[in-house]
Amino acid sequence: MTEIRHNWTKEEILAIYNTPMMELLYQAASVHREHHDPNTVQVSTLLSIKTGGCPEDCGYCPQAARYHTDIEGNDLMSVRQVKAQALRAKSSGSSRVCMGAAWRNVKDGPEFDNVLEMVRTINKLDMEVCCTLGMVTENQAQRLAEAGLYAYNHNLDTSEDYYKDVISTRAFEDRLDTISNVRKTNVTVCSGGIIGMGEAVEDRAGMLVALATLDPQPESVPINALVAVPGTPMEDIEPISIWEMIRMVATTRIVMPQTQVRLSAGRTEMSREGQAMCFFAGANSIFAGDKLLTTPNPDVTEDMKMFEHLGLNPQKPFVKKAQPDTVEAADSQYEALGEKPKWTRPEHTIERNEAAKLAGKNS
Ligand code: SAM
Ligand code: DTB
Ligand code: SF4
Repeated sequence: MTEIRHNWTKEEILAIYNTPMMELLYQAASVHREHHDPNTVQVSTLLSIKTGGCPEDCGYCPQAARYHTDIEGNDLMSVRQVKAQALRAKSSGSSRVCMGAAWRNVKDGPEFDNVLEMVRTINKLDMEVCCTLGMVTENQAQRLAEAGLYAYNHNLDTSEDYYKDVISTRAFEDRLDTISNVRKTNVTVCSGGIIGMGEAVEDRAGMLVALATLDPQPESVPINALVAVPGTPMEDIEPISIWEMIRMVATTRIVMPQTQVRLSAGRTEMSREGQAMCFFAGANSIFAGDKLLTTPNPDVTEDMKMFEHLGLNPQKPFVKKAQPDTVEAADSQYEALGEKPKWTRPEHTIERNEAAKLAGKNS
């Protein structure tokens, strides 16, 4: 059995990434088979519970209020709406619902209380519940755990070096702190990133070093290809080739053998054959449903056809870790602390972010 190493270096990871393709595929597929059933793929459905109007400046994101994108913003959904969507996701074969909110960080109060109720509701439907709500404190992570949260998604997005060219409203360190807050609870960690944002191959390796040297490693790692949305600072970046995605997936699989590697944003641009190579290279999870958060995703029926052609089966919920219990709000051990954590604001200037912010004003 391949050992789990937490001392990977950037040079080692780069060497894996640059291995000749046939050798890389063979190595990744071998590691994959040692740790996972290669014919099972975990299926998650994304649900944007609060869309747009975000105060952050993430250069890839259509939901940042400062950029001039066409998305339709929405306030926080109701628990009833969320339950209805979760039931739909369940009936279409998803084992997990991932609720995303366009927030910088979680704030204690009625909205967070509603999110906790959403978590309770979905856990009671016997589905894995994931949230991605921005930065969280340990107390907030504990309250999510108590409600029955299975996973928390908070991406590193890229290497620490390149991060400074992408986001100026919070630091890489804040991301690591949020992950470490989640790690103190029973909730599993989902953290990955985006390729195709103009970063160097060294940055991809740098991001994987940061993830693989976490101990324990994240239980799931989403690998997104940038969806270049008009109005965002990255609107004109050329799409990556499928070979880069395959290399990234294979490298992730080799350095994090036990992790679920999720083939995330960008699948609408990939052929079935390209996706099949990603599964061969060790991807064993996808986002299903015709929408990601705000951008399109392949049709569920198309995905199911692809699964049929490839003989893939959707993973049942809670096979990797037992279903958490749900504690009702009235029985909670944790009270809201109303903390005002000192998340940072580096606020250095990122030229393309500034240009995208100003662009709409001139048109
Ligand atoms: N606001 C929260 C946060 O930033 O943590 C949660 C939602 S945010 C949209 C979740 C993740 O989606 C980001 O960290 C990023 O990796 C991914 N994402 C956002 N826009 C994307 C895009 N245009 N292409 C690919 N991935 C994207
Ligand atoms: C992740 O890594 N990718 C998902 C999920 N975690 C939250 C989000 C992708 C968003 C793509 C752009 C959009 O649809 O807005
Ligand atoms: Fe806001 Fe998250 Fe988008 Fe950044 S990635 S702008 S924090 S919604």
